[in-house]
Amino acid sequence: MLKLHFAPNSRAGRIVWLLEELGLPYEINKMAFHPQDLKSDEHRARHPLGRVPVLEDGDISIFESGAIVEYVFERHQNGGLKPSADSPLFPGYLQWFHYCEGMVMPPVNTIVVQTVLLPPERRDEKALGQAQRLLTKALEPVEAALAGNDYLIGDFSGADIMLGHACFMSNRLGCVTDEMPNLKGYVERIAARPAFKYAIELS
Ligand SMILES: N[C@@H](CCC(=O)N[C@@H](CS)C(=O)NCC(=O)O)C(=O)O
Repeated sequence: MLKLHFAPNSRAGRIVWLLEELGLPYEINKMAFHPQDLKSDEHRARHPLGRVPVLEDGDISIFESGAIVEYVFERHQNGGLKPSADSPLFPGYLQWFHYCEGMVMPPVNTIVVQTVLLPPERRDEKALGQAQRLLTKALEPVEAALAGNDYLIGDFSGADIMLGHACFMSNRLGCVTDEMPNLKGYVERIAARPAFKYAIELS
């Protein structure tokens, strides 16, 4: 049985969402989003930085949300959520899948640090402003890609599990503006998916 190490309001939600979309059975180890749980020796043995998500599958333990999505697709099932390598949709799938952690999440991380994690006296307005501008720039191509498309490559795919979750988080942080109507609609479509709702409500 797959075992997901999870903490609320984190990228671990992507993996709950994925497993629910696929209807795969799994168990969940729900930790607090707190150093007491995440930085424990027990969890650091699973992830050297004490982060989530981590997925265990028998003897195998794997971290990095994108790697976990790919692992599940290849070793378990993809439920039609990954185009084959010879499909015309494949390059776009890869691009948006990796654009998530590569381009969108770095400024999201800074915004979360500067607005939630740091105590007010240690927050840096300049770093926050820079990250907000960077995130707006990173979201512009996503807004363009969604013109006339319900999902990133047309049909719902693993790229949405990654980047759609990042867009949802960006919207929560107030960084999806009225100038991004396609993204607003996209976030609403994602939020209406039962598997996504389940994952977010677990948080
Ligand atoms: N690139 C990694 C990022 C993992 C990560 O930073 N997870 C955050 C939650 S979204 C975490 O565990 N933070 C706890 C901490 O930094 O102490 C992935 O996609 O899995």
